[in-house]
Amino acid sequence: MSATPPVALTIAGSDSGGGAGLQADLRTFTACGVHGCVAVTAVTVQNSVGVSGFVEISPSVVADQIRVVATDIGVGAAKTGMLASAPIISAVAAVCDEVGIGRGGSAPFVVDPVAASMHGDQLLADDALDALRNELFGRATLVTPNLDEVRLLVGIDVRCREQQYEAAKALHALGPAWVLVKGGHLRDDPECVDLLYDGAEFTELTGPRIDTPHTHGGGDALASAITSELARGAPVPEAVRFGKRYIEQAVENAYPLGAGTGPVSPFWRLRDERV
Ligand code: PXL
Repeated sequence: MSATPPVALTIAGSDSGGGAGLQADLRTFTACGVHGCVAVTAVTVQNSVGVSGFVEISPSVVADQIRVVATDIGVGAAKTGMLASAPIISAVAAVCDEVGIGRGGSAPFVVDPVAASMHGDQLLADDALDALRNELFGRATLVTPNLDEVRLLVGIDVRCREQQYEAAKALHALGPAWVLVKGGHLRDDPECVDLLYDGAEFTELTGPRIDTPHTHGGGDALASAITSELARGAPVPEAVRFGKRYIEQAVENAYPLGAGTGPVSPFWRLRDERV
């Protein structure tokens, strides 16, 4: 019999195109060797062109999915993706407290504040930003906004490295233990520098800027790879470094379908080598 793997939970929406959302999260968990559980928050109708609509799952059903998984299978670490609405965010916050996910609990909690798709389709109601800031950030082990999300959350339009520092401080003041301000959208920067901050120390994590349009789901995959390492018990800086290495390979392996980052799996590699 094989050993029990670490368990990661994603609280996220479904992407019918398979590139982002819970599909990207589960693909990443599997590639990282952790068992993935899911609390579905919304079902989007989308393809490579964009999101043409979505339905929300009721907040109590979202909370029930988290509760049954946490109290039976157990959760080593959890992450959020598309949360869609303020009532869903409130339900997630309450049940996370109940089952020990997030600060004060035993399971690290990564809040990826998904607000819109790459194509600009809105995935979070306008009135849900307050809930995200007030009800989830204080529970988060780590928040992982991109620069568009930074602008929505703290009103800073980051255009250079100095403003990335300013944004990290403003986001940290909202209560998370750690902040990762992703620099991928600073397109004039020849490198991709993500800034990690714990309220005391800043760490610049530098990676190559990969010239590709196939980054749909990249943020989801990064947060999921980080969550996988946290589920294994890694400290936050180590988990973030791992996540960055993972995403560089996932972007390089992307299918040219507009369908998202590609799989990074030893099995996939073996198969590729045989063909
Ligand atoms: O990549 C952000 C994201 C998260 N979740 C769902 C999405 C998207 C982007 O399209 O569709 C369901």
